[in-house]
Amino acid sequence: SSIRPLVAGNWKMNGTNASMPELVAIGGAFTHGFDVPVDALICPPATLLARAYDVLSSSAVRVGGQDCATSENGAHTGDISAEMLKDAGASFVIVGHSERRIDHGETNEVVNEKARAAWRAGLVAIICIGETQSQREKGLTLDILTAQIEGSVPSGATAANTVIAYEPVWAIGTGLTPTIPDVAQAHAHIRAELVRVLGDGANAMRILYGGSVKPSNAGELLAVANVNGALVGGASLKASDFLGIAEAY
Ligand code: G2H
Repeated sequence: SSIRPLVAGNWKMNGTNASMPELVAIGGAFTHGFDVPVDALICPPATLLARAYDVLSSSAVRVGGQDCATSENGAHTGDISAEMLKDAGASFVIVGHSERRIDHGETNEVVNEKARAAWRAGLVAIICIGETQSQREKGLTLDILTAQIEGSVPSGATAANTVIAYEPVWAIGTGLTPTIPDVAQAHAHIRAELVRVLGDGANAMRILYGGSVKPSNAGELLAVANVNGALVGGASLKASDFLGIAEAY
């Protein structure tokens, strides 16, 4: 397809100052001779965002947040707004990751509001969707994806302000990945539903696959139709693995 892929690293609650050399290596590779036709993004914990931005600002690698508040500022102890992420150097923010939905009870409505908060701050929202193991076993995968698209993706979503990440919850951090035909079916369904809800412009929207992506499986996953990149957790913590995934292109 003509969509430029995005390889995005989600460090989750991992990383300290000691992790900076990994970022230096990633930035260095993308700056010097690592000529792959992908956009690259790292979403470190918020504590490292400004430092990550400093380390990567001379490279093509962007930085992003892993979550944002719905409000711009105010009495919300412990929360971080999209505007604050932007101020620290972010250009993207992940919203609605299944770990947020499960650990913090985030509903489609909350995720929808967070996506709009991201846009308000000038950030691209990476909206995560995906079915649980029991939903899959009941044959509900495509229905769940439709409900999450209808509920979590605000009207006004465009290829410029929004990225969708499909992450089957049972494949996250488990080493399990769906079969290639299952990935193809889910991504084709997501594409069709985005176009139905948002219009033809959604044909240009990036749909990432996430869940146990690593260098050894990236090639076959990223070759699937309507897979326009990857959201990478564990394997994004090491520069060599992250770069190995990007090199699958
Ligand atoms: C899915 C993914 C990144 P991992 O959550 O968001 O994590 O690659 O460790 O399965």
